[in-house]
Amino acid sequence: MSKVFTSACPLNCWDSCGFKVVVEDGKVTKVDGDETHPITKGKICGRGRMLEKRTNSSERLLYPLKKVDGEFTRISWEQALEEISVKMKAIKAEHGSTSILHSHDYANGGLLKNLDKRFFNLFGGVTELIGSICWGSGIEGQTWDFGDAYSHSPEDIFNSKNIIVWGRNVARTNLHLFQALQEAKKRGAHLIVIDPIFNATAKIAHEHITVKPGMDGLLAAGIMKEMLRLGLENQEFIRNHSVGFEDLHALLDGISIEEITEKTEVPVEVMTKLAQVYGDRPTSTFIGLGMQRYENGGNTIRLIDALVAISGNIGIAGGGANYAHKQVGQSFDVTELSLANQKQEHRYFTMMEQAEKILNEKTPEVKMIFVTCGNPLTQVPDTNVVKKAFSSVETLVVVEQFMTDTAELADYVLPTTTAFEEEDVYYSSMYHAYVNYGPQLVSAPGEAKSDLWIWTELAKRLGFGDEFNYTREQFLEIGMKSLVEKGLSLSQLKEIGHAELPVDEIPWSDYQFKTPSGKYEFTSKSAEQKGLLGQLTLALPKESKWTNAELAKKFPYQLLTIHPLRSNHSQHYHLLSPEPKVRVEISQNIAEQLQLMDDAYVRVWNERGEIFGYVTVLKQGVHNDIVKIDEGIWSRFGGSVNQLTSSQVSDNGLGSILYDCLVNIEAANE
Ligand SMILES: Nc1nc2c(c(=O)[nH]1)N[C@H]1C(S)=C(S)[C@@H](COP(=O)(O)OP(=O)(O)OC[C@H]3O[C@@H](n4cnc5c(=O)[nH]c(N)nc54)[C@H](O)[C@@H]3O)O[C@H]1N2
Ligand SMILES: Nc1nc2c(c(=O)[nH]1)N[C@H]1C(S)=C(S)[C@@H](COP(=O)(O)OP(=O)(O)OC[C@H]3O[C@@H](n4cnc5c(=O)[nH]c(N)nc54)[C@H](O)[C@@H]3O)O[C@H]1N2
Ligand code: SF4
Ligand SMILES: [Mo]
Repeated sequence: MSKVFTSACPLNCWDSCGFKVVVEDGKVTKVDGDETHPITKGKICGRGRMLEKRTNSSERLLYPLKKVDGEFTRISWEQALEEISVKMKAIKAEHGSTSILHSHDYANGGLLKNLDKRFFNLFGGVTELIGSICWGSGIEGQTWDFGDAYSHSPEDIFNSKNIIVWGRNVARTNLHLFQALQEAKKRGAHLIVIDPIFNATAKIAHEHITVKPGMDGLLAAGIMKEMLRLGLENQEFIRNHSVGFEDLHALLDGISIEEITEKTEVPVEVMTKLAQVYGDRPTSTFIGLGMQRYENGGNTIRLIDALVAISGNIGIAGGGANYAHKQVGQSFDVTELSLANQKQEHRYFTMMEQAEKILNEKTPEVKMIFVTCGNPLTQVPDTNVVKKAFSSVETLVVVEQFMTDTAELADYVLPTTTAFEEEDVYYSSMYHAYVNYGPQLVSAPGEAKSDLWIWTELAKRLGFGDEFNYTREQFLEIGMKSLVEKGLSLSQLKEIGHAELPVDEIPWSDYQFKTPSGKYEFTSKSAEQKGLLGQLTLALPKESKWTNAELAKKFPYQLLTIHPLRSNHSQHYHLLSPEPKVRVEISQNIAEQLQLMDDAYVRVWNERGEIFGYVTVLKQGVHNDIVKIDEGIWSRFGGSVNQLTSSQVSDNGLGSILYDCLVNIEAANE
């Protein structure tokens, strides 16, 4: 007997789709879109569909494993939980609780995934990760400018006369924005894509503008110069709703448009045209995560914000500097779930620098690492150091669904459930404001258990008492408490499957910004309060011919390790057939210089590492000197690309500089 259930995509993605899941004889047999979902409207991507294969895969981890003499052996849950909790107690007594590190990312968008924090806070406080490999510098940049990072509701795009997609690979990463772009075009909007790569979004745009990677801040500065020259700026916004415009003006006066053209490799006429487009309101900007993954990334986003601001596109229908939708996450009571006030000790490592810190911090030394919802061996930069660090500690515990590169290194691997095997509510602070309900639909295979079950069992052994003694339902209610006051209860959500959260459709329309001055801040007081420079600058990326000529001579090409089409980070590669290979996509000028043709086997390297793969020559419209390799690929298929990337943090927000990466290429023998 088959039955169809309403459910939700758990993957870390812009779209947070509603699902219809078919269950037959206790097994998920199909994952499809929920047509009744107001934003995602029945359309889902291959990664969502493939969750059926992920759930039923014969490679699922089924039993707790312990490494003995270099080999994994099956152990009971009782033994695993007992040994791990005894170790935790002993480590805490001898070295303090912060000698345990919790390493994670955000592989699952479930509300209850926040309970990991509660567990470690009740334990006494461990070493936690701060910052974000993903979008840290952009979030901080927008927080300095606006006071927070908010987006317009997805439907508002239909009020835009012009739409600029800036460094977001929409067709690949944000399916429903892609559909909205197509619809907006039909309704007459003008679409411009600014991206060094001629991606599938650029293909549907009226104009594609390529830019030298990492130089978008300068490009925004050039557009603002042209805007001021032509008198297209919005004086009213600048005068009444902003502070620090004089600093911005002085900055723009300090650089010539010719110098901007030279560095951005964008002609002056294009900047003039863009100034006119921004002046022809309303113009919406959809900022991606691409150009903030550079040393100058936070400043880049701030210069783009400044352009949106001076052109008067803030707080109006059809405008906006749409980057993140933090109001979504802020609708939940994550602090109530995580009990941060319960920790007695604390220590922080940045997500980026976790590996160096594991190797070098001595007070106290890291004795034990817990990995949940993350695969640092493929996803954290500078893989060679990450591998050394995660291999160096006494005890590595990895809670996983599959034997990933990280799990391979573990002393204990604890098998966990996939989304359809546990109940949760799902949301994403990236694009739209709907929360989706995901019921438990099937039972977990073998002895796989949910993260929550694992925390609860460890909490019992560690004596956390009542603070961790809640049912799943009760925890969900704690996390949704303030929503009940706003008229949305868990039982209502269960009934309808999805619900819109109470957020502003057009943020900042009252021009009350959450900055210290209450105005839009071209010069940031929050930055100054942190002892940082509040003024905008014309900072350049770290690895470029302008900033490190010697390095650029040795490594003349720019490596972009962007998000893969068919996998969510590392989560789908092992399910693909034929088996994936490392694809090294190169600009035409590189192919000509090095005489490389499609499918040539090459080595790509820099001072941090090397990777081997097969060439695809990018045909059209791609900026010169670009090498593109999708992120996420496992070592068994030739990865990880992060062998090449740097673990340095960006200029603000403890973000990453993943794409600020020069490499060289040569033909290799297979
Ligand atoms: N298929 C798929 N979709 C995903 C994910 C996935 O793994 N796979 N992951 C999800 C997650 S967690 C995230 S964070 C989002 C990320 O979504 P996106 O913001 O789309 O992320 P990126 O893959 O980094 O691609 C960004 C774009 O930036 C461009 N870019 C790189 N450097 C520069 C630059 O200097 N200037 C400009 N203008 N453009 C630049 C790249 O060419 C690329 O087209 O995607 C989500 N969606
Ligand atoms: N070079 C390069 N590196 C990147 C990026 C890039 O663009 N280029 N993108 C960065 C970005 S934007 C992000 S968001 C990160 C993503 O980094 P990660 O979140 O680490 O990557 P994923 O592959 O999505 O997931 C990691 C693991 O979590 C496991 N998992 C899934 N659900 C659960 C669960 O419910 N419980 C537990 N315990 N485990 C679960 C999966 O099996 C998977 O192995 O990668 C970053 N790394
Ligand atoms: S991965 Fe993103 S686009 Fe694909 S089904 Fe999930 S939420 Fe939707
Ligand atoms: Mo991300």
